[in-house]
Amino acid sequence: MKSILVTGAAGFIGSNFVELALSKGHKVVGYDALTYAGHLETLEPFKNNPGFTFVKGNILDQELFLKTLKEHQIDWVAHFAAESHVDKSISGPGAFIETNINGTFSLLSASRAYFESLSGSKKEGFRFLHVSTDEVFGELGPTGKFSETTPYAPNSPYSASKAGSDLLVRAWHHTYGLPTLITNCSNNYGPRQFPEKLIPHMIFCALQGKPLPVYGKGENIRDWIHVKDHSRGILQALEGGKSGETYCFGGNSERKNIEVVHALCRVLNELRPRSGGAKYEELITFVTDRPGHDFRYAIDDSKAQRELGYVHEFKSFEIGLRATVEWYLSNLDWSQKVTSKPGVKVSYDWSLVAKG
Ligand code: NAD
Ligand code: TDX
Repeated sequence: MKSILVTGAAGFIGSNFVELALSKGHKVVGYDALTYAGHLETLEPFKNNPGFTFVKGNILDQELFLKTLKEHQIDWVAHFAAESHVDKSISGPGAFIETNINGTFSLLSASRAYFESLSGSKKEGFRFLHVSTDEVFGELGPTGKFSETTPYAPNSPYSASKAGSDLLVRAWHHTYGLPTLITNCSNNYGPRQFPEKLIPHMIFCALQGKPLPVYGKGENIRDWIHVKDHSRGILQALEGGKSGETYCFGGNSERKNIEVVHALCRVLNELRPRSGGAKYEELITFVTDRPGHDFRYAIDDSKAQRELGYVHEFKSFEIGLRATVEWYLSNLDWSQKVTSKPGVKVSYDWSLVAKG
């Protein structure tokens, strides 16, 4: 049993990782500033779990972070907190530089001070795991895959800020000997994803009977991984990963965006048929493309399979997608609560969603 400090615990992947870590008997301290993307409602399932503690804090607050490390005698830091939405980084890059780069610098500084205060097996076992993305590698053409040895070539303000934070983590290992791990993962989907991202956004546009906005021609390709598979990979990296190493995780499920939207429509036609026999596909609308839109991402995660024993438990994207749609349909109140707060850009008409 370890004491794990999870930054960004009230967000999508962080909360799914918290769920997994608690289920394995670890103690978890969730640390989150509760920005527009982080919500206490997301932590509701764990709030009465004796192994879980929540600290409301900003990753830029080095003092509070160091105090939290000491108070809870932390063994492992799993760093998820970030500004994570590419479209938002295009319209307002400043917050991405501040949180993703300066915030990670602040955590590294506090973690180094804490690490240096430790001794013996506690010091040997300490790990700082930084959760990153495949977007740091840039974009692929029609063939090939990213791996741990692919050179960095980030294209968006988001991916550049993530690349900057990855490089800081690398330097803190090389220069100060901080025992770090970096994981680069492809597009996640699953329960509790904030409805600004493609899959939940399309679900709520569809349920309102509004256009499904596909950027460009919908030809861009993403490699989709279920968030529970990603969470398992992160835990395996903490348990068995080698200090200073990077591990890539992918879903082995490349799909064009238009294919994802069609798959969603098929599930919704079955689970929540529209009135009068209309089909959700009729709502698909091609809109102006995202500036600098990366064409294709795909991950070769054979290193994680070989060195960590990583396996995908979701055998197909379609199985995971159906389970995800079912989760959103059964948890409409969660989506309503998290999108109804000040500062949230996406807005849905919940009376239309409820009517279906
Ligand atoms: P998210 O936007 O759902 O959650 C981010 C969380 O971080 C929120 O709870 C937010 O409140 C918190 N946060 C933001 N700024 C903070 C700050 N300054 N201090 C403390 N907390 C702060 O993001 P997500 O999709 O769960 O992504 C988590 C991590 O995984 C990110 O680092 C992201 O870059 C990475 N990642 C995401 C994906 C994906 O497909 N979503 C894929 C690969 C990697
Ligand atoms: O309304 C939309 N229409 C559309 O066509 C939205 C929101 C997205 N898209 C397209 C853009 C992308 O090609 O769908 C694809 C997926 O978009 P997002 O869900 O915004 O994800 P992406 O930009 O690929 O980035 C995600 O994966 C990598 C996460 O948000 C990042 O945090 C992660 O690092």
